[in-house]
Amino acid sequence: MRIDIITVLPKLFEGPFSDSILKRAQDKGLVEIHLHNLRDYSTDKHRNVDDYQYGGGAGMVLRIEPIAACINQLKSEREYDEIIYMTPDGKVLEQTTSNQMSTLKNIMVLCGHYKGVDERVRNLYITREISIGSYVLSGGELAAAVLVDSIIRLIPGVLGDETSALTDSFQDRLLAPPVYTRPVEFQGHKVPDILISGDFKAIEAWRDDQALIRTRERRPDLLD
Ligand code: 6GU
Repeated sequence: MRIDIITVLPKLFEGPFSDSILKRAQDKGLVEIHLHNLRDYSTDKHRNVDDYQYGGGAGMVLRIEPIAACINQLKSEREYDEIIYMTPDGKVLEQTTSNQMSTLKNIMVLCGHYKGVDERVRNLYITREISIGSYVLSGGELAAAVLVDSIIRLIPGVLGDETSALTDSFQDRLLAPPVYTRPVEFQGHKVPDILISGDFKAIEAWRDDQALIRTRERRPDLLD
């Protein structure tokens, strides 16, 4: 899979993409992440990419020309399955969307900033608009990093244990059950007996039960 990210702040991605699972996925050749600094596509001598909004009002808007230049350059090099715009007024990201996107070949992700992008960018180029929740971030970059992480970890071969992505919270629309490791007792607090019983059928039933209890208590909306 290839992911192209268009941003005014490419540095924000250096941390999240240069460690752990995302680093390993790139090193193994399972995913290629390319960052594009929108300023490189500005024809302005000061490399400006934003401007005041028509009609007045506080906040700058990302201009269409540098965005169009960057998107068109990339589109001339390969076909894209999705051109995604990260925006708080997009559709809130769900596991099923990440699952679907993990099977694609080439995706482009445009990060919004300031007041967002000129509406014509959305009308002309964007195939999908995604938000990561009902709160406002200073830009789309951290949201894009969240989206990309959720997709990449699902690509076969990225996670060591092939089954572990499937047992995540949300994969079956249930939260994951509690987990324990050594010691068997910490300051009087014991690991549930069932988990050290060796009865794997009973353990599986307990986990299913706990997942359901947890979901009912914490996220009843998932059961509707
Ligand atoms: Cl995608 N962008 C911004 N700026 N804020 C957000 C968001 C995206 N998703 C939730 N809040």
